[in-house]
Parts: sequence; structure tokens; C-alpha cells
Amino acid sequence: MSAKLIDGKKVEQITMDLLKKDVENWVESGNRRPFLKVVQVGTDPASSTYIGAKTKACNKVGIQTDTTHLPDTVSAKELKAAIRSFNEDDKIDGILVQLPLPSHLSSHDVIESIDHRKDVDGFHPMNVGRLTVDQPTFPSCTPAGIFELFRYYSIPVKSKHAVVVGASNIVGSPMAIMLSRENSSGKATTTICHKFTRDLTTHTISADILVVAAGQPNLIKPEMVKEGAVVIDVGINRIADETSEKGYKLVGDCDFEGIRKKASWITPVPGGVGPMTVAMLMKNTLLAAKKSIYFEN
Ligand code: L34
Repeated sequence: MSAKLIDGKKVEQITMDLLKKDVENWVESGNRRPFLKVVQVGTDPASSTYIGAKTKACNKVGIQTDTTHLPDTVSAKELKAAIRSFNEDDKIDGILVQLPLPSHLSSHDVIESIDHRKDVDGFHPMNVGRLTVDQPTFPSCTPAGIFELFRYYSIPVKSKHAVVVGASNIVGSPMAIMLSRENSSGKATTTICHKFTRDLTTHTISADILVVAAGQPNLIKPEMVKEGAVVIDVGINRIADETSEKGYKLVGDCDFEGIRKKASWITPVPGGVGPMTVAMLMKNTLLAAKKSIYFEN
């Protein structure tokens, strides 16, 4: 078998075109243009790249945005004071603090200081909690983007065995919740694997849908994948490469060339899940502006 390619760039473009129309309709009906506030602490180059992609996407769909840059020496108190001022600013619809944060800052504390009605990442415990009990919420962007890809390519999820490798708060955990819930588009039998899992292959080999978000290049090899599986590679690792202009190349967590001979569907890196993360952030920001999830008190 040779896997069909899941083209994240293409689905991103289609999604963004629809969102642009939604934003224009919203503004033409007399509403203020949506506004996304991004916060970057420090100068991590990967974070700068991702924020660049988000800013570009905002410009494309007509969402206003700016980025507040804070030094990596910023104290928790100063960072939370900045977030408080954004919470209180009626012109700001969505707030995003790019992760990872420098090690002296607790991402839990920082995320909890964001008003959950502006938490367009869907990382606040209120939004994660609502996700787990099937209440309207901001779904976190990467899992939501993966579900968009399933929908676009008519890849069935219900009653399949889904295996998620990696249990991070950003991807693995919310992905597993969305796959497993009865009332969502999931309804899959779901296994979560993580760094304490014994004999990873026992689990991955039985996956109809394999979602890999471990941040470890070449973790998943062809012999770990079932014939005909759907393989979603969320990993985005920078590997030194002198032949490229940037000095690095991007690879996922899967042996792409080996696995594409066995899988039925596969996402490339780059051009797979990454672009969808950004498109879903635009969607959540519009939901925040429309107050679709939480009503004004
Ligand atoms: N708060 N922090 C917060 N929210 C997020 O949703 C993220 N994430 C992850 C890191 N920290 C975060 C992102 O935005 C990862 N991530 C992200 C965003 C965009 C892309 C990848 C990861 C992306 O656009 N990827 C492109 C290639 C980009 C490149 O050249 O490096 C792709 O085609 O995969």
C-alpha cells in the first residue's frame, strides 16, 4: 500500500478563505474587527517562527493582532500584570502566551491568569474541563486542526482504535479526550501512550489511527505501524542540516518514507498538522470575538 497524503497546507487555505468571509460578514454587520493579543517571552527562534505564521494568518483573514515582547528575565508578577491588563481591555478578544516559557515561570500559573473567555489556545483549566464534559469550549488548536483534516478527507473515527503517543497538555491529552468522548466527533476507542509506557509497539501496532506527538525524531518506525493505518505526525523537530539555507531541516516523529508504504493516510512534516494549528487559532479568535462560547455576564 502507498499512503495518500493529507495536505495540511491545502486544507489550511480552504479553512482560511471561509474564515475570511466570516470575519468580513461580522465586521460588515457593524461589529469591531476581532483582535488577538500575542505574548512572547524571550527570543526562542522556533517561537518567533510560529508567531510569525500566526501574525501572517491574522492579516490574511482580517483579524487585528499585535505581539507584546517581554524579556526572558521577566518576573511572574510582571507577566501576570501584563496579562491582567489584556484581560481587562475590551478591545482584546483573544490572548495567547506562546509556550514554552523560560524555566523560572510556571506555565500553569500563567495560563490560569488568562481570562478563560479570551483563552483562544484552549489551555485554561476551565476550557480543558469543559472539553472533557462535552460543554462548549475553545478546543485546543492542534487537536481541532487534526479533526478538520479527518473531516475534509472523510476519514472515519467512530469506533476505530485510536492510539495517541505523547500526553502533553498542548496536544496529546486534549487529542485523546476529543477522540474518546461519546458526544463529540470522536467516539473512538482510545489508548494514550507516554514515556512510561512499556513496549510501545504492542499499542501502536493495533492502531487504526495513530497520532504521534512526542517530539522525538524517528520514534515511530514502519514495523510499529499496522497495514492501512491513518498516521498523524504532530512532531516538529529541527535537525541540523548544512545543505539547507536555514541550517536545519524539519522532521516529524515518524519515519515518513518507511511508513508511507504501509499506511493508508499520512501527514507530512512540514505541511501537515502545523498549518492547521494556525488556522484553528483564527477560528477560536473569531469565536471569542462573537462571544459564541461564553456570554457576557
Ligand atoms: N501558546 N504555544 C501556544 N499555543 C500554541 O498553539 C503553540 N504551538 C506549539 C508551540 N507552542 C505553542 C504552536 O503554535 C507548536 N505550534 C506550531 C505552530 C505553527 C507551526 C508549527 C507548530 C507551523 O506553522 N508549522 C509549519 C512549519 C513552520 C516552520 O517552518 O518551522 C509546518 O508546515 O508544519
